[in-house]
Amino acid sequence: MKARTSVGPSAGPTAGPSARSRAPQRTADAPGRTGEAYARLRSALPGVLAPVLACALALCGLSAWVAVGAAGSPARVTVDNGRVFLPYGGKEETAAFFRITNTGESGDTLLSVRSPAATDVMLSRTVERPGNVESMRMVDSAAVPARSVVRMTPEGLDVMLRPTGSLRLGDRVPFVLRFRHGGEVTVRAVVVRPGS
Ligand SMILES: [Cu+2]
Repeated sequence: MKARTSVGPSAGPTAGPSARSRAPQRTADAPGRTGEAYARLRSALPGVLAPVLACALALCGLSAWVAVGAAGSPARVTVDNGRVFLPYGGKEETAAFFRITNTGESGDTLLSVRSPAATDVMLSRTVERPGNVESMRMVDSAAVPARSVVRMTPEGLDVMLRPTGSLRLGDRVPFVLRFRHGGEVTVRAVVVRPGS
């Protein structure tokens, strides 16, 4: 015993194969039991389980992928190109327009708009009704889908407001747009001639 253990390592390649071949023999019964158990398991499982397992593994991989942000990243909303129409025709009310860009892979929702320089700030949408009649109605919110640009226009979504002071061309009026996921975004809108 003593001689073998000391000779083994120094004998190198010649001792190697014999040592390796001995090892499996000593533990031959262990793999046998495992293989038997595996065979029993396989025969007991319905044939559909293998595809189901593969599918579950793929789903786990997918949800891990989503969790690290490779897909389904949160909404990333920016607001720019703000404009307010100079009130005209003796009206107190006017409209403001913004461009909302969502570069995220999840949708967001514009919930409200307010301004320290205006009252009655409301989201509204112009819709065309039968007979070429356009009508504007207030809306509670506006969707900002994933990877999209929402451009407010006088013909579509806009922000109605009643300025508290008189506006002049070129004034920059502060607004706060509140999004469900993106929170509050502060932006200024420049006063322009209606239609520009
Ligand atoms: Cu409107």
